[in-house]
Amino acid sequence: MRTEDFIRLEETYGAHNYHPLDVVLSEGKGVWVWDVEGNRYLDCLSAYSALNQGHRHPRIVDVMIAQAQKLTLTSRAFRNDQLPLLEKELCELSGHDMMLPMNTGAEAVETALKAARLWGYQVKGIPANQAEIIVCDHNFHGRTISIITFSTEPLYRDGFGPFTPGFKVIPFGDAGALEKAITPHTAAFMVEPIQGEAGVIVPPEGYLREVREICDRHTVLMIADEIQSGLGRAGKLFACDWENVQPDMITIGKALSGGMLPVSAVVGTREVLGLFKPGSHGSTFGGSPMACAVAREALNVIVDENLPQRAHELGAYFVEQLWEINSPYVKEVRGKGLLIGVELNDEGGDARPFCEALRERGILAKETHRNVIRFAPPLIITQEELDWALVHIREVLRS
Ligand code: IF1
Repeated sequence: MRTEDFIRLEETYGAHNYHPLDVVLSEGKGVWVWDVEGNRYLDCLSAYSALNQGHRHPRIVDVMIAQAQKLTLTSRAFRNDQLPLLEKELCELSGHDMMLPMNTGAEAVETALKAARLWGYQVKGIPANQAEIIVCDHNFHGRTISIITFSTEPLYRDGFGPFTPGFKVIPFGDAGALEKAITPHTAAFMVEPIQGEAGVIVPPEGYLREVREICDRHTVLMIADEIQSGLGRAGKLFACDWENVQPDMITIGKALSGGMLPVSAVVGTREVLGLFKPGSHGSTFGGSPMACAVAREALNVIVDENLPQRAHELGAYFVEQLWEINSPYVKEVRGKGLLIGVELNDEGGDARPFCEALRERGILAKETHRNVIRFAPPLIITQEELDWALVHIREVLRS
């Protein structure tokens, strides 16, 4: 079967909730992927940061195969010998007290929201069913009905109501707006330390620290959604580390499995995560021995290969080189670590044709927010590979 055959099948039998680039991938290794025609591409999306360790990292693959031949699933009705170790290791790594395992990022976010409400009623003393949670405009936290309730992107919301009450939206990057929005019924503020979907938006320096202080002053929980920005992507293990901020809860996903299977988690304080009682929350697959063994090795790889520091150094180099292209179509290059957005100006127009042109030259990147090209290669990328990419990016951004 050829590219067109796969596309025809997908268009016929698959729901059309995506508009992918017309490349059909069948193999991946490290930073490279191959399509069914045998063409090679540099993966500059990394499945939205789920592949920080690269495709099929050999250490993670080995652990996954070994675990698959031993025990894959117990459900949480029984204990397994991997979950406790992941819990301990992730808590030590993140400096938190407790962990709760789920599968997708959206589930981790839902879990954090539920925990925040529990805390609001049981600890803060908010009257029943009155808890408010504050979030930012242009957020992206997932696709469940409660989460899209507070999305400000009509495409993600339209036609899916009725929605979930109890959320308030304020501008991103504006600590004063947070302070104004807080009421005695506010349980939590949830924020992406760097907004991904919004077009790789880095908040003003000091924002996260101010948020932390405001939350403390008003007894409001701070939830950082690090599903995309965490695990090394932004040049630190967590993007909040740039401001030495410890949130009350962090949601983690994507690269927690190195791209092998959906594994997510909430880490947080005992005061909050300690409120769940047996039966009050759960998941069939969350915390499975398979997921936990893979996640443990995925974390080991991030630490052993110094991926946060690599992302920091290579990201700084990449951003500098992108600025130097001096393209007539580029308004701004921004980001942290290897989470980089190139915003086009009016002359540049839509990012999609640039992504198509990059694809022609063997680079897979994805537009976000119409006019931003997102570059987020696996963190194991070498400087030579980046330089190779820059040759092509230079030509595409100048032509
Ligand atoms: C899609 C965007 C990225 C996330 C943050 C939670 C989740 C995500 C900060 C939910 C997921 C995705 C999902 C993917 C596209 C994508 C995305 F452009 F839409 F915003 F990465 F930039 N919090 N991000 O970024 O995690 O439930 O998907 O595991 O098509 O929805 P999930």
